[in-house]
Amino acid sequence: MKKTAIAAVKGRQVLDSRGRPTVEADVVLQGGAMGRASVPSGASTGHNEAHELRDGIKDEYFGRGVGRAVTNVDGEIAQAVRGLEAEDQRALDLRMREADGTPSLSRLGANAILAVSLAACRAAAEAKGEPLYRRIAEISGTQHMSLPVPMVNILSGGLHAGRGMDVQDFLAVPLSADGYPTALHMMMRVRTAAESVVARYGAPTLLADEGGLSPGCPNGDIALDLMVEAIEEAGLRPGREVGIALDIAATSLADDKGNYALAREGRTLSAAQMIERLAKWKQDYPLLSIEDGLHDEDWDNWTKLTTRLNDIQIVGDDLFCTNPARIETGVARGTANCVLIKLNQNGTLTGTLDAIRIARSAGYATVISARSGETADSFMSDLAVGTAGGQIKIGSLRNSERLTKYNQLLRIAEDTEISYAGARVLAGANRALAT
Ligand code: 2PG
Ligand code: MG
Repeated sequence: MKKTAIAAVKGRQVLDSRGRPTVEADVVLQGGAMGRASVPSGASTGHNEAHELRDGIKDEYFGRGVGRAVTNVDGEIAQAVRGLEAEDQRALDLRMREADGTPSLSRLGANAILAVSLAACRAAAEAKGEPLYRRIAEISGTQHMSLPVPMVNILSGGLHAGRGMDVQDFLAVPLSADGYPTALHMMMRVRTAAESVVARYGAPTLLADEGGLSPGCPNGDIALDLMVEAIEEAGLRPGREVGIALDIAATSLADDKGNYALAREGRTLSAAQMIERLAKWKQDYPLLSIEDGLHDEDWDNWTKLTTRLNDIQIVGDDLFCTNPARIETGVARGTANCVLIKLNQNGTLTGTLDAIRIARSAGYATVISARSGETADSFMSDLAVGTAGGQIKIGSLRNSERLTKYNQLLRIAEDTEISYAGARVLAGANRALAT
């Protein structure tokens, strides 16, 4: 048997950054190389995500235990993949998909399957003595790797901050940086300035789930004003050196009539009013990117939103769920111009690479994204480089589960063959940046 054939697979339950159980897997190859990976978990989830298998036993971690998923890793999944070539990622992922037998990986659990998929990729890289990002570039056929533009969470609301604000994420985007380390430094200046700005505003500077601040502003305009103030206080020019991105996470705001309940603001908006609201924010603020402005089944209004605001980046997260078929639907309907990519929405590395390929070949931008519940695994940083993903969204510049990913990119930046993607990769950027 070849040295890179899978010899053993082992799963375990570990805790994520919210203290909730998640799956970690070890994959050992015949020649002794080992790969380990753990999977994240979202709070504002789309309806079409791959299935996260949880035990539902009330007395154990409030029903969130992943004992069954771990048992599946050690049992059925190990049995299915043992002896397979770790270098053939597609065959490996396909075997696990077939063993599961459901479209959303609900029987064995996408959390179980993804942990093994990523651990096997790491083991293969280890066996070949190459960095993970190069291994990913090989699998995905990426010719020119690049370091991504970091889209950094500054203020949080929605389900990441006890609904203290209606909008989930207010992010800063470096526009003038000529390299990743400079971009990171600029973002750190904004994040630090935001702390004084929020303190002056009179709100606590405690951290939300992704390490951002949650000043609890009664409406989005006030939060956007604080963003502009933070950028200026950092000594940077809003719209020239640093832009603003939003993740509305509108699926979490939608009521059963398809309207959007802004509880903090005390108002409910129709889809048309939401589009007007976003258009107004674009006019009033240096807004370059809007994610999930509408809920994840409102395809018709999504297309209207895209047409209305097509000179900036319109990102589909819950809308696409890193699902190749949904991305194809979106492309056919002219919906969004950028796809958020989350490994655990898809459930395998191969499926995620397919999603990226489909998005890119349709001319859509991509953002590789973390989840609000994370682990210390930095696989996504290598994924962003190895696929030339263009942009990355990790959360704020606080907390080790976020910093380990930003820091992995600093290590990769030492590789002089890899250039920085730069802000022009944002969809609509050529028009937005020119103004
Ligand atoms: C999102 C993510 C990350 P969650 O909505 O983009 O911010 O959140 O992991 O809770 O889905
Ligand atoms: Mg989102």
